[in-house]
Amino acid sequence: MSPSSENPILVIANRLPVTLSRSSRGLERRHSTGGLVSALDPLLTHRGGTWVGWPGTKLREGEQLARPDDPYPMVPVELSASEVNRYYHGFSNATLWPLFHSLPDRARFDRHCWDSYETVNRRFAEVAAEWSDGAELVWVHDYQLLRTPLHLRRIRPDARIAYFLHIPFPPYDLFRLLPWDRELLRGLLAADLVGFHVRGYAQNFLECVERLLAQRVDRDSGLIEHGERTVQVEAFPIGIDFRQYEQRAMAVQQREPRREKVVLGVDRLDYTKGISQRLRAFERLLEMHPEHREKVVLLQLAVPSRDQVSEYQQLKREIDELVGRINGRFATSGWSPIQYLYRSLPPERLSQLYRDSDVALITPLRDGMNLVAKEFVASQVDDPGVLVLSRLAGAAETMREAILVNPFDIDGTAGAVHRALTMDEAERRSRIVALRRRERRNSVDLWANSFLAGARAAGGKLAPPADSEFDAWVGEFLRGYHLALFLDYDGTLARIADHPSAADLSPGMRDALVRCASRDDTDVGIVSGRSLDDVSKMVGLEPILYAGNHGLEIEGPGIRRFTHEDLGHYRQRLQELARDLEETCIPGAWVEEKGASLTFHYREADETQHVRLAEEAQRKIRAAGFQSRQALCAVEARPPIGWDKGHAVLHILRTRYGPAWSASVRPVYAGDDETDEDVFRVLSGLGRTFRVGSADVPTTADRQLADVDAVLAMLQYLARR
Ligand code: GDG
Repeated sequence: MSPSSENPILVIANRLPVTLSRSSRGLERRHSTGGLVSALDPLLTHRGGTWVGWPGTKLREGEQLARPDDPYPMVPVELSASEVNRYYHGFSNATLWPLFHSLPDRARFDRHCWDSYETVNRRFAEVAAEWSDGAELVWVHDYQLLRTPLHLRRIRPDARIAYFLHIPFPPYDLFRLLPWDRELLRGLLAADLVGFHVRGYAQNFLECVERLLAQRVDRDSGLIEHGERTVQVEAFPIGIDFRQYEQRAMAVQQREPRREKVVLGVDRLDYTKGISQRLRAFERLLEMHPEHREKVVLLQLAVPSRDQVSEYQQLKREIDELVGRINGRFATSGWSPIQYLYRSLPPERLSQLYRDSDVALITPLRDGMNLVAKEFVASQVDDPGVLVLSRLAGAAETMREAILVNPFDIDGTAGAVHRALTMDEAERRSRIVALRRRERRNSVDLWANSFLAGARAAGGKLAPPADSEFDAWVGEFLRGYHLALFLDYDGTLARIADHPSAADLSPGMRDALVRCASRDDTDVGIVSGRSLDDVSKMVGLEPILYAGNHGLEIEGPGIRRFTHEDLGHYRQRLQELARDLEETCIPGAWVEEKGASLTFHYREADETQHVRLAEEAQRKIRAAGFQSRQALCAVEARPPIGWDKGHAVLHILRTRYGPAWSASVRPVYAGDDETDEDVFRVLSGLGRTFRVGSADVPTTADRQLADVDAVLAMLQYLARR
């Protein structure tokens, strides 16, 4: 099948809804299991779309994944054996999975695995990009693909991208254990909408963004300011295909009369599912309440999962032993307390188990949502069973009529099972009726539709920061101190214009600067890459200090004019370089001489020439013994003097306020580009720093501000504080 332009939704998930495996019989294809496939397969079947994912094995020459009767196209992403190890078993399942489930002791951190994760995430984005033409939405799923939205945004800047995480998002204190914490956050923030199962996970994510990326977050509306873009964060609790489970339960054969009551556990065999704790709680039940012996069985279905990973093999051994020990301890001639099945069952058989069980004991240590709890409820079409559910599953947020337990509390869980087994029919019925009503309404269709509507609606904007925010960022910090306020010019005080000469200061900004500078407890300095003459003309205000040429020249109140002593040596050579670069100029390219440095601009030249112009300029600049630095449609040449904006700011502080300046002066700095990072670094801990504009690049600033308007809001605050 070829890429279609009519697909409304493009789903990207680690796994395709079918899994291929190779055996002596050749290539086999079966339906994938797990919560994600259960949720999305019906959606694409009904509405159409395309699914991009890993098929589970490598296809050989001539082999086909697709079949003519497939309800929608599936596009395979190939992984090498080493990528399966590092990206999938490694970073996804041995790092992110335990950490996101708040089990940090199990998490392994390995740089090779991270590198592979990045490579594979990029590949998913590249494959998806080929199929994204005409798609209304690209919907990326789950923890294996946290970086994919960013890679996709780079290829398709205008695509509508949404992301949903199927597992919990951990609290800040755990998330920051990851050496790649910021990279993962930036990966997700390339999406327009980021969805989680419950509000708690969304709040954790917002807190991480606020604290680790220093971006503005509105916790009530779930909006994040990410440079010029705004990202919407929201909870969308997933549901199930309720009717399907209900109908299947009604269709299956009537239960054969049994002697014992059945307590049911159904999980992928995974340490997060709390199977060992559950077995111990059941053992405790038989100790505490001997009356249940020979009258109750625990039927535990464990579906094989990740069985090539040693931790999962070890878990399997642990559970085998536990089952053996408990059965050995309590079994009588006609009764074994635990029936343990290590396999997957067909859906009809699963429905029968759900319907015929008296209690569902679902005790994950942490779980994004847990669909089994919902499937059990939907299957109670006959004698109502009781749901005993872990408080630590996302499902517990809404399924309040279940008996909620702490899975780590073995005695408490045993007590809850006893209560469930002895609950009278009236109470069982009233609980299950309420649970069923909610799940019927909040089915998987509603989940998908609300998410899609959320993705369409995403795009709100935060108002510029309010005084209360600046109070939190700098209020206390400045109290009782003199303020030394430093500001970059282009992109910080003035919007970037087509030509540098057109980047004027707005009247509002000029007024705010004047009002700041006229305060006795505040000094203002402008630190720019422009020449000193140029920047002081652009601003044109008297009581302000100016540092031009990235701080090589400084002049202003309280300081003698400063020109870096090595500059003279380079002036002559800089003029020669300027003449050389003039020869590279074509229409729309020009050389801006700034005395101590120069900039080669090509913003208005024919776009097909941009790369060539930049490369040639860089080559000439380096050959002349200058440092070259790429800027937006421009290449800068600076003398190779170990002096930058950071040195300049420290020089000003020392000269103006003395070597012990930090006892009485507090610097605040705002800048929008790479050269400002030098100041952020030297002022870290000593001042408060703000990076303005694009949020995709790493910064050491204390906070990020979206744009020039936010800088204006800050100056107005500082002027009237
Ligand atoms: C992740 C999150 C979140 C199980 N055994 C058999 C079988 N299953 C099906 C169940 C259910 C699915 O597998 C398991 O879903 P869960 O939600 O319980 O758990 P995860 O696989 O860990 O799913 C989870 C989910 O994503 C959705 O966002 O709820 O928190 O961890 O549908 O029925 N299906 C068949 N035979 C079995 O033996 N046919």
